[in-house]
Amino acid sequence: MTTLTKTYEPLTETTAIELAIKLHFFENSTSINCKEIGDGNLNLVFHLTDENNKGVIIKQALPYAKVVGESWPLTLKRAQIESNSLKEAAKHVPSLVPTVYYTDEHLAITVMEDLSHLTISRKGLMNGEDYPLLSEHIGQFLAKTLFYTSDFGLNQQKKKLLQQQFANPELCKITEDLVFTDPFYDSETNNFERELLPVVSEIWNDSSLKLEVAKLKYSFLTNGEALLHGDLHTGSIFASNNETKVIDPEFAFFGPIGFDVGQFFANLIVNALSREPQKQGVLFDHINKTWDVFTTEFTKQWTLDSVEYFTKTEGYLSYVFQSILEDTIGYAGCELIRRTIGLAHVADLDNIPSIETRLKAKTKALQLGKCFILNRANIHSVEDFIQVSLQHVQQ
Ligand code: SR1
Ligand code: MG
Repeated sequence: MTTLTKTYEPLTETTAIELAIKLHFFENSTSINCKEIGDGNLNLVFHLTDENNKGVIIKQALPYAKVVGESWPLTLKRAQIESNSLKEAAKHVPSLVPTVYYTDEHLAITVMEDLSHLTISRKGLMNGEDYPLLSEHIGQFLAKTLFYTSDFGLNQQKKKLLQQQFANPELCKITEDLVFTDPFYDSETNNFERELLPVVSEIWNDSSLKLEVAKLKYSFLTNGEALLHGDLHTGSIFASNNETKVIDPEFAFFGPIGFDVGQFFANLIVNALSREPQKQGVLFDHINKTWDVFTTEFTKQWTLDSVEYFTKTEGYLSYVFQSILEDTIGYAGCELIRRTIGLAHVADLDNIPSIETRLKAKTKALQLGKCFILNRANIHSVEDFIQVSLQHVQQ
């Protein structure tokens, strides 16, 4: 198939329609409606529909980070990483990712399935939705995508080749800075209410906390266990009461399994922090169920599909789960802190209307984040993780 041009230029609603026609997604331009709906930090997203309500999404990477502006240049290669990651995930969990119809490396474009019948789960959860199947689906997503790209489920030579395709240095650098480094010192990128300065200063001056964050960052940098989504927060998940689709894996790379799990858990916790106490339980039920489904499925795959000789060795699987849980807790702690005081916030906390309630929720997020990072080696089950979370959230 050909495209409009091989020279990169950002699409407009008009050129997005022209492109869709050229690619034969629609017959003619008169009846096509197109709207730029991107509300994330980085990309343009066009939603196109025709008079029969047939729809398609065209996502285009911008050569800079939209959240900051043109002063922060960003590689266009991330569009290719994203579509390759969606295609890899589709091999293992086809019903949990959008179908990719077309990609163009030069234009940094991915054309994919229209998911407009679903809602971004962060928005839905903020509106009080519970999404009863969210944890079943995300548990499956995590178990399958992570196991089958790890040295347990993928031929170890093939894994090394796949790893080359997903070297993603520029996007990893964003995470290294925004999740692991900047929130832990007085960086210009940080952004928080001045009332939080006393608790933030405690974080900046806590050398035992910094040592633990250094270890977590080092593991993120070096421990290429499996192909991660890399940005698995609730804004990267579309949901309804019976469907779930994981989107936006432009941060995909080979890293520690607990990073994906921890980001998801932390984002459920920030939502719990924004709710009244009697409506928080569902978020912790989701954490419990996600871990249960993840470990149950991972165990099945370990038993049936392992390519690693030592997976039959007694005690090995429980060692692996314990180490994933410890990482999960540490990374959840870093995510809680960075979403509260770093560059990229979450609406769950920022949209709490009363300043007093908001500051209280954010202080809890920071204290809980610290607690997770410092105590992760002493929390031995998901039940204990939830117990510790509840002690902070409901205090
Ligand atoms: C400059 S990008 C800021 C954040 O948005 C993405 O979704 C990632 O979470 C990143 O850290
Ligand atoms: Mg994103």
